[in-house]
Amino acid sequence: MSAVKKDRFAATFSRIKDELLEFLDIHHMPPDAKAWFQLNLEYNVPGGKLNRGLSVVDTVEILRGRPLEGEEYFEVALLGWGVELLQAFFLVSDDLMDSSITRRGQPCWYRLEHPFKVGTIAINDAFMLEGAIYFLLKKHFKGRPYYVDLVDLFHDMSYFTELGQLIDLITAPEDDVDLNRFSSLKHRLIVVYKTSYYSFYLPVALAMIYSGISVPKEMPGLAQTLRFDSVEYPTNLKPGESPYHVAMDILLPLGEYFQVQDDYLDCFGVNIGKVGTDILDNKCSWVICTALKLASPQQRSILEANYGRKSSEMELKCKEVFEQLNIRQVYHDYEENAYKRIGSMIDSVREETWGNVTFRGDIFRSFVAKIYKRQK
Ligand code: GPP
Ligand code: MG
Ligand code: MG
Ligand code: MG
Repeated sequence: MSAVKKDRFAATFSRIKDELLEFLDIHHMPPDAKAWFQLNLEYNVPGGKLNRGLSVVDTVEILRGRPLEGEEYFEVALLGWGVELLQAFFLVSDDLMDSSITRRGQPCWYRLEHPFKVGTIAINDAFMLEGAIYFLLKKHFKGRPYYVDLVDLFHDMSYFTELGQLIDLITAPEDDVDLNRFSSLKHRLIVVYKTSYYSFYLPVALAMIYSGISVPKEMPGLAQTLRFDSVEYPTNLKPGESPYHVAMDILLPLGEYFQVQDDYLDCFGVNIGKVGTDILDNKCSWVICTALKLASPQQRSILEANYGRKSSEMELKCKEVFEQLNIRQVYHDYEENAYKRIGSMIDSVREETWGNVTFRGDIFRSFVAKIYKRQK
């Protein structure tokens, strides 16, 4: 991905921030409140890879077959910042719930001591990051025919993510390790809900709504209940289904692959900008699910005794078993398979044109290019 594209997108953040802070001035908020919200925005929103936000811009450009300019670029970037604000809202909250230490190479927001001590005020800060999305949508899109579709989509994707986070958390109780809870199907259910919908489907669906691709009466995922309970990947598709259904069918497995990378890097990554906590946190991650399939009874009992305990020696014992089981190689094979499987789904996407926009497989190729073989 070109640095120029990222820089252009990143440069729009200052206007987004100014618009959000201006609202506090209008409401005569005291200077310390404004300084707090400003740091919340600066610390938590722009410092990541920005893939989700950029994807909205990339997708609109591919749909239109031309680069965006001026105010049109800004509007699409604003939708991208909506996804980045949603991500910031989730990450601030997730780090509290996961007792994480660092994020994007700096202390997690809730652990900040200077210039002020954040602590559990992070909960309110997370709510404000979420509120900022709807403030911006209202300011820029209220009155457009698709305004409600945008708002609805953000709401639906948030709710799905919260469902995913719920099962992530209750499958990982702090004081009750039971590896029988974990399975690859459980893992898929967790990751599709906690990651795929908001990280992959949301940016594309926003771009399609903005570009005027008509929204079906029943948006996918809400209309059909996808059943993540067999090795076969579920499908939304019926003949003649809308491009939103096609997009979801490709982007949910793509998001699953992305979260498998996240789980792998949590255990094996170096310099990923965060300290891995999945083993200590008793998480149903791809690494433990895969290890359990390969472990001998003896290796399993080592994992039973050491997984999910708040001790770095015990964490190391688990990692030793993972090395014996050659999980690194299993991961590399998984990655190649996922890449090919998703690539062939993309190859089978039929081009379809609505007025001046064309729905095509390239939309999804740009996503795959952003994440294939990623190291952080
Ligand atoms: C990633 O899980 C999932 C999220 C960040 C969604 C959180 C959802 C909420 C409703 C708060 P993770 O814990 O593996 O992410 P990371 O490794 O980045 O901490
Ligand atoms: Mg986490
Ligand atoms: Mg988490
Ligand atoms: Mg993780």
